[in-house]
Amino acid sequence: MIVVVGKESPVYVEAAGEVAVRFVDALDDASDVFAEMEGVVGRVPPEVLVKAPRLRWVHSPSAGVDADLTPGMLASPVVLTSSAGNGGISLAEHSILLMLMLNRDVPRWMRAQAEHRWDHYRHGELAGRTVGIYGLGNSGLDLALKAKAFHMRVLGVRRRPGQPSPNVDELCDLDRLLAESDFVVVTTPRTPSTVGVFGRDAFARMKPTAYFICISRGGIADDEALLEAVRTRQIAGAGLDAHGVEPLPPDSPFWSLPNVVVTPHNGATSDGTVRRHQEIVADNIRRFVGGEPLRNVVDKAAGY
Ligand code: OXD
Repeated sequence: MIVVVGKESPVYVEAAGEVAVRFVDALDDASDVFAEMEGVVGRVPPEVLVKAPRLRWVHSPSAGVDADLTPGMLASPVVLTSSAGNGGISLAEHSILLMLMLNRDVPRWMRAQAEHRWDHYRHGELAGRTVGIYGLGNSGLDLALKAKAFHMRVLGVRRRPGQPSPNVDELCDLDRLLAESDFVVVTTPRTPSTVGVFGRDAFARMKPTAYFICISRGGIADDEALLEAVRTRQIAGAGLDAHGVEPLPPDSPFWSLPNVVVTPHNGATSDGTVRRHQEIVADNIRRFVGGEPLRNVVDKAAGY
């Protein structure tokens, strides 16, 4: 049996063929099937993991699996898969949006519009600027493609440099990315090796005219260090869709800084992301039932 946390979907039932699919609002409601379930589409809390002796496969509801990788999941032989790739296009669009907003100071136009004030000023262009993409997964590579259409120079840092990196002008190390980029865009998953990478030292090595953008996960940047860097104008500003604490607390200083654009982890909340998630899940159900290799198998040690 496969248990799906979420709305009923005939596509999943069809993909499972003869194998039963049970849809539940929350896994806690399905305690009667813990003993039988072999696959789960949804997040499995550690206390359920130990009550499911036949469980062999869990598909995370997300692209980033940091919340799924509990100590229980890390220790378990259960195969974890993700929906990585579902939000790449949307997140790359969001990165372009944040770069344009910061580069043209769109918050300034919005303030002027609210006051019916004609505020006409000289602003920048993305053309000729350098974007440094930290992480060349689905969203990073799609951003590289889009950035080239904006006539930008693209630098990239990737964990496995041997892999193809189309539209990236040069792969480099973090030091060079920080020193040369006009926009540093973080697209990596949150893993033990990315947490805290952007601390005081990293912001000190960025150009004072550069912007920091994060569209993947909070915690990769140290929020205190980032706050200090944008407040003191050590860097020009930031565009943040992912935050160390989510929801961002109402009293967070990030909300009211004029050189920061905050969006509420909303960059990939598009119909396209949902559609691609459903396609990946249906494909993985079909593969699981047919005994074929699953898509997007997570390397638990690497964290993605
Ligand atoms: C995800 C996200 O990981 O939306 O799916 O951040």
